[in-house]
Amino acid sequence: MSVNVVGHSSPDTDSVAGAIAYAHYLKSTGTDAVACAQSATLNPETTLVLKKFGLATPQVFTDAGGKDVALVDFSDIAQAPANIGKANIVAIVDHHKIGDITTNSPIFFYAQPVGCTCTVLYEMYTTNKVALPKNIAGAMLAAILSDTVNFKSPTCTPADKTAVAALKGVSGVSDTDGLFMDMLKAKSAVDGVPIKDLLFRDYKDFDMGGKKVGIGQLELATLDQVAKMRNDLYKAVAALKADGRHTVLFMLTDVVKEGTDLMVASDDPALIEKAFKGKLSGQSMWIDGMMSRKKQAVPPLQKAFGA
Ligand SMILES: [Mn+2]
Repeated sequence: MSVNVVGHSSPDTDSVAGAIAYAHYLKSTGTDAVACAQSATLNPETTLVLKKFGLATPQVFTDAGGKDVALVDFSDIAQAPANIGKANIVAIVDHHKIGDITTNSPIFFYAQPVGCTCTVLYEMYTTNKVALPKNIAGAMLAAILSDTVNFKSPTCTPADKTAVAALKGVSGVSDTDGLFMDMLKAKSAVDGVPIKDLLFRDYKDFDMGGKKVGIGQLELATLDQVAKMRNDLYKAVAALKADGRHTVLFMLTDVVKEGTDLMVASDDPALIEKAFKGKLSGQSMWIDGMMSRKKQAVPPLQKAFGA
């Protein structure tokens, strides 16, 4: 039985490139593996990256029951395929806080506090002298640029920059700024996209002190892109909150201005204001410098929720 290598739900470029890179690594080191994703529909940025580097879309994988599974880019049950509790998890490679997935046997578990899972995988390839194909190197490079917002995110570390410098050579990509702008344009295209797809483009549910909290993020070249659809976006956020959640936050991140307009639907808006030391004006508040859900949205919220 081959190992199904899969990233988190609502897959992003790191989850997909990471699954491809780790599946190839496993195969190269003697373990049969197949790259998977939890959705047949990938976001526009990831679609562009796969096309640019000539990589196949990973196999759709939504039920882990009874399967051999390796996880990349997450270790939270809330972000896993169905029946993860009945799966045989053989490995986890990640760069997030350790989640709530547990195993019955010892496994390969490797996490580093760096900006991207593909940075961790790059280090594994290098340390173990596993040959890295040109096209996979390109996708890993794209994933690091995406997760670190072209090195601007506070999650970015020297290890991410080192990996990009090396992956440029392997992939033959010389203009990483150009690649990042192409990805940003694909990612931030909103015209004609259904509101619900925008909300779920990069969305995760979390358990915070027993409360279900959803956080979506939409990275934009400018907030003007969503000016005309703010009311519809908020309606979708409020409807998602009404569906069994204490809070839903939607981060409208202006990548160029380096800040986030945070849309809030919550049973306790004052708690959210306190968490981010902000003041809601209507349904949202501007938080200067906020670029990262993982590093700048989740930790203050966990603290506020006492999680
Ligand atoms: Mn990641």
